[in-house]
Amino acid sequence: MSDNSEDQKQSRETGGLSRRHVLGTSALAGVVGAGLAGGLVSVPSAQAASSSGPAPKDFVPPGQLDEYYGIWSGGQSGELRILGIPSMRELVRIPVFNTDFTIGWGITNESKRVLGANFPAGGDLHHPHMSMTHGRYDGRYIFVNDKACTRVARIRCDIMRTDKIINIPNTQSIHGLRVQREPRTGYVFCCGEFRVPHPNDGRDLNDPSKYFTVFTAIDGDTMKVAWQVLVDGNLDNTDADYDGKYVAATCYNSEGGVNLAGFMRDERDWVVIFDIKAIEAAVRKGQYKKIPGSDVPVVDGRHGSKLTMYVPVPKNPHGCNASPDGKYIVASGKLSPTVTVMSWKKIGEYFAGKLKNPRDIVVAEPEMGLGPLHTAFDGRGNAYTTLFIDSQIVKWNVEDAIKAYNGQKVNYIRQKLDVAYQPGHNHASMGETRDADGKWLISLNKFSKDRFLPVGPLHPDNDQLIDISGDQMKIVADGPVYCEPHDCNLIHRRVLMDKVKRVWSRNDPFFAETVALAKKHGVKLETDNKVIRQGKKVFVYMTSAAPTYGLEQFTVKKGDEVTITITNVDTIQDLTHGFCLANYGINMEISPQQTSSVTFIADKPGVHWFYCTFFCHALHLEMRSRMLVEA
Ligand code: CUK
Ligand code: CUA
Ligand code: CA
Repeated sequence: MSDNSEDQKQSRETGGLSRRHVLGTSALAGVVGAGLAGGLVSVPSAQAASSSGPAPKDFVPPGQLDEYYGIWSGGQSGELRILGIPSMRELVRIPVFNTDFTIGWGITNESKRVLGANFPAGGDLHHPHMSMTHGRYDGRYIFVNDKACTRVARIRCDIMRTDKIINIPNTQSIHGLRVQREPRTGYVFCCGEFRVPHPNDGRDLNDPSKYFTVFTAIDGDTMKVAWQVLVDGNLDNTDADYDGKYVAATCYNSEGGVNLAGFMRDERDWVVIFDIKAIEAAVRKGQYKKIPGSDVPVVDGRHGSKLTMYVPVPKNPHGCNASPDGKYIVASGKLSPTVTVMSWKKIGEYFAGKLKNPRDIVVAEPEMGLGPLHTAFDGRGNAYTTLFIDSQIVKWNVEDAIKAYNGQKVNYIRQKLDVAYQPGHNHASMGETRDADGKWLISLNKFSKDRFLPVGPLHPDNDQLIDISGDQMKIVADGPVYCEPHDCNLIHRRVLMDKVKRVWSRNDPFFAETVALAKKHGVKLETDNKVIRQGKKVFVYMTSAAPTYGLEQFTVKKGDEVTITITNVDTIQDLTHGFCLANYGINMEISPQQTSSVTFIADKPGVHWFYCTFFCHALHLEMRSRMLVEA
């Protein structure tokens, strides 16, 4: 499809718009301006930038806030990250499936209650998606998948902390994850990618005919599995409609293969579509099974079932994206140069028996280029598809692609833009909601090659910020990130800013169990500093207020099980204290009005200083006390 001269024109245009270039010229102009004024040359200020020509579009002056929250997958780190967009500045990291010494995730009792007692060492987080109400972000939760350990987690947006993690039964490896848009989330849909036997206890090891996987709907409010659907093939990515009726998923292993040749054998795989109401009715009527070892209803959605439809599409499709006008679901071809556009309305007609051939729901299958992976939307009728192999983003018009599919002579391609390099996901601002605003597009590029200072054989990813507000896409900035963010959401700050707490509230459920235990011990956390011994169990309660802990010392015996509970009684926002116990591998954060606790065995006798790890006061270094462990 690509017109050579058009491509060259594009790369000419984008070649002049790298961030280095833009920053370079404005900085230079700042120097010249300051020189003329006879002033000292320093960091170009907001004024300098604006008085010396237009500031770059991603420039957020000092003290100003970004317009969007960027909710970033942390990939193999197992964490979630939050960036400000358009500045691409990282604001915070939220540990989810990983341990984290800064806040003590995996160390504190509060985090262990979320992680479970024997949590695995890490996770592989791909897909973060915020809960919605009527197709709009509602700022309640962010849901994320763990491909590594078959888990799904929920992050509370008001405190930006993970509050639930669950294991998904009857599958291995949760990959695609999306939320129900209508009427609300509601369900969190997730794809089991790897087929294995169930129960997977060693009885059927090398008999792939016994392998299977399931599609899972989790109740986002209770974080319990609501139901599962047994499918043919495997499941990759997913997305739901805007009416609360259907949800689709791509499948690249319709072959049921167990190696690369097997996954690639057939020319076609499929998109499987689930009829939510029909599945709910089947569950209500008891038309399900339970698979030994789990307690969730599993309905049979394999070929021939009335609960699902299997739409043949070209070989090994990947991304699955619903258009924000609520009309279409787009599957990106990966090994085929096409994307398949399907109509939710026609899907309804198929389930109602009005269409006979599953392919009748396909309304377009435009050619894009090599390696289409994911598609984003601007709310103005245009779609943006990443081409992994071509290292490009294709802007195309959905209605024009439909016209071309119907035989009209229309060019649906609007532009091809070179990105650096090998993009996977892309994401448009508010683009997966009814509020798609078509301002920014992020291209999450897997390779950065030569774009940054070399830092060893492991290169950062390169997330590029693209201005899509005009007719032509324009690259505005490169953003190096520790690999490997697969996906992100760009969420306008109006959704979140007023919902995010600056200080903990004393009755937050996150540490309610700890508060309840203190109450049982007759302790008033905000004022009491005391040690309670119950046999070999010792409970140490203290406050923290800059620059002191409520106890200057406490004494335990070697072998005691010690629980230290600290309440930060400071009320000023940003005044976080830490608790690090020397040579015990323990650190935890205690932010204003928070209670944090940790339990450990005092197995090392002697003097152990504990000290504050967040620079809270001029006398922060002096904020330390002693644990005395008797031999
Ligand atoms: S997947 Cu990584 S580029 Cu896990 Cu969403 Cu497509
Ligand atoms: Cu408290 Cu530093
Ligand atoms: Ca295949």
